[in-house]
Amino acid sequence: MDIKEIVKHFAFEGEFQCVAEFGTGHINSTFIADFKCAENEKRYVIQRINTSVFKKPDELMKNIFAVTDYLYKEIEKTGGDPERETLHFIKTTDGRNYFESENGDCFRAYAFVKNSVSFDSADTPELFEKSGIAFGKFQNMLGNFPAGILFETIPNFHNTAWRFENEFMPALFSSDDELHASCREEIDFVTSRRGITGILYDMAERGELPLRVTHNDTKLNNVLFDKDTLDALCVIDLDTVMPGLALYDFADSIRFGASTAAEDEADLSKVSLNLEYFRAYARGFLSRAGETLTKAERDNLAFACVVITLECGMRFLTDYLNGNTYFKIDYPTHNLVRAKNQFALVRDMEKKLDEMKAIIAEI
Ligand code: ADP
Ligand code: GN1
Ligand code: MG
Repeated sequence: MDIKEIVKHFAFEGEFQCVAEFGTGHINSTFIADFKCAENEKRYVIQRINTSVFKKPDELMKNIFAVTDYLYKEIEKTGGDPERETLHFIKTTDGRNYFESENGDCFRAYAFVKNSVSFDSADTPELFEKSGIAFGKFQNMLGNFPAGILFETIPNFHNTAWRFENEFMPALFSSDDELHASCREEIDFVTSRRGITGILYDMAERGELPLRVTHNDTKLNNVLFDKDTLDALCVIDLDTVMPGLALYDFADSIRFGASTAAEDEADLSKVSLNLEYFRAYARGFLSRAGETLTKAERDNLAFACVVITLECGMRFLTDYLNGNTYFKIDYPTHNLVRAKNQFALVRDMEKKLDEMKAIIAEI
């Protein structure tokens, strides 16, 4: 694939200057392309959609166009700056939502949000709190979005029990003893927690937790901040916006951003839950989404962090057992390291669960 050739298929403004790979996401590949116009410069983001993960790019892009159009109007209504507070997709030269190359690779493009930056970790609790505000606001803005028009881009995405039965167990049965020996402790860690994998999903099935339009991948690096003020500007990475549980959006942010270490830190003595960061995020998220949450949702925010972190670790372990076909890796045991890391975080969350609950109750 020659990315310079791909650039030609989008209705970008100006004269092409250069294009380079960018970002640290685990699924899609991201590129930044610079263009020169008569009076200014334009920067665009191009992404190759991972079509082995997102099997129906057409439905995916329909979702994203619908969500960003809706957000644009909501932001305008509330006096915000829609040019910087939501993503703007650029159509192809023949007016399509995305470009499909001859060999079946799919690409999409959007305007680079000016003077923005994203972070893989938060240097201060204040910055992390701002990401909580952004995701809380995001959920609130989509409160009246017609959820029925959304396609499920990845079925059972946060159905932890389903992933246990239909992904983790099959991966275990189809992998060999040698591989098992390298992760025996981690396999036992997951199997001993099978009982908690279905609790939240079952509550939702029984109508005790409401389905909302949620983001479902609320990592800190999926928020853009203003480079100068460090205020949160825009929620990005909208591939998994689908009906889901508010709890999972809260929990996935905590999993990633309130850990004292990076998601792939191999030294497990460095991995724990930072309660100050937990408090800061909860304050931010609840300041925007709190009023709409039901009591059952509020009561389960802390527990959801355990479930979602377990789920993520189980997904990394599953991918390791499957020969690393889903998440991008930098070295052969990368997914195993990530799994161990997530399980260390689960252990610490289990210990701190009462404190986490007390913080939520206080807020
Ligand atoms: P992935 O699915 O790989 O995580 P993202 O959509 O999150 O892809 O994009 C990867 C990174 O690219 C982001 O973390 C951010 O730094 C940057 N980025 C993406 N979209 C924009 C944008 N519109 N403006 C500025 N930076 C962006
Ligand atoms: C993936 O694409 P990215 O890096 O934002 C994954 C998330 C995981 C996350 C773990 C579509 O997110 O579900 O929580 O990695 N996205 C998808 O870091 O599977
Ligand atoms: Mg991302």
